[in-house]
Amino acid sequence: MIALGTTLKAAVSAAALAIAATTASIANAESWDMPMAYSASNFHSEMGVVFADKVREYTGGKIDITVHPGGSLFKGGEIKRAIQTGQVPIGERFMSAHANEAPLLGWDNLPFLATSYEDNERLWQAAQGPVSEQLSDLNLVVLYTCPWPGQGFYFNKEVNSSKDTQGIKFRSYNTATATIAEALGMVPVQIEAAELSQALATGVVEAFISSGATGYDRKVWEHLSHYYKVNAWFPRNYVMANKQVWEGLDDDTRAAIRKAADETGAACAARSEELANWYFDQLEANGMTVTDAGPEFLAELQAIGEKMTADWLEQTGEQGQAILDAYRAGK
Ligand code: PCA
Repeated sequence: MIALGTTLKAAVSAAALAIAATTASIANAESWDMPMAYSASNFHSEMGVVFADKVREYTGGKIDITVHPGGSLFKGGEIKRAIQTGQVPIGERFMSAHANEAPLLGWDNLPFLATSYEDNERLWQAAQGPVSEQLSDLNLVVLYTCPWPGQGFYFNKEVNSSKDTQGIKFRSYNTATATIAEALGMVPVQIEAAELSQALATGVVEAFISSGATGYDRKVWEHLSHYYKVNAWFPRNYVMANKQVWEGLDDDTRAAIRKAADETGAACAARSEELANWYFDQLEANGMTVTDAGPEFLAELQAIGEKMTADWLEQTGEQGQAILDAYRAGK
């Protein structure tokens, strides 16, 4: 009886200690605000919440991330700077939007280089090292990246070639899409996805390139009638941390966040692929015509793409070439 009593006592005090430890670690929990640019119901944002839950779990409650989707905390165009300058410790950004500042970041919008999820993943494996170094120079640490579905064109009429695109006001989301617009005789206007519905409603733009996801999220069937599938590229969003914040964490916490990031990145890519055709079905169900781009239009896009790839290699030199070589060697 006495032995049992002692054991029981020990067990009770061990439990009490464990509770005290948990309470202490929760009291010391760091709260991180995580701005994201796309709507709350978009899969990237949903995966941001999954990531936050995993981080909370794997760090034993030490890091408590609150996701702010839809550009509600910082607009898309402001998120990278907010993380770089430490206004927030973590956030998500559509990285090729910054290829004007660092051309290497445009690795994922080279037309027709990687036109499937599988190839896009292999291209990321080839690009990851140099791109992470580039971001480190910008005071950023990449945690995970996640591809959008393939990119195609939205118009308010049938389009078979550049004869049909002259003078169209075209929403671009980075330098590459502005270049394509100009090559097709259109007038690019850079607009974040969060402002796209309004820009279409007010006639600021009347066409754009994107995935089925953004057309669905922004209900663009209210303004546009045609979607042309091209799968020209699969651009990625990145979840990143401020470098000083990251380096200030202890090893266990960093490993726990890395585990959460690796799992979430893989789950997010799988979700993107799973949803790609579903988005097209939704566009069709809402009255849009969804078809493959016609041969003449496609041939023009391919010629534009070749020139863009050559220009990118000129801008990025050996680093860009090394990414393409590594990618092609693995093919
Ligand atoms: N949607 C985002 C980026 C790529 C995509 O499919 C957008 O249009 O802003």
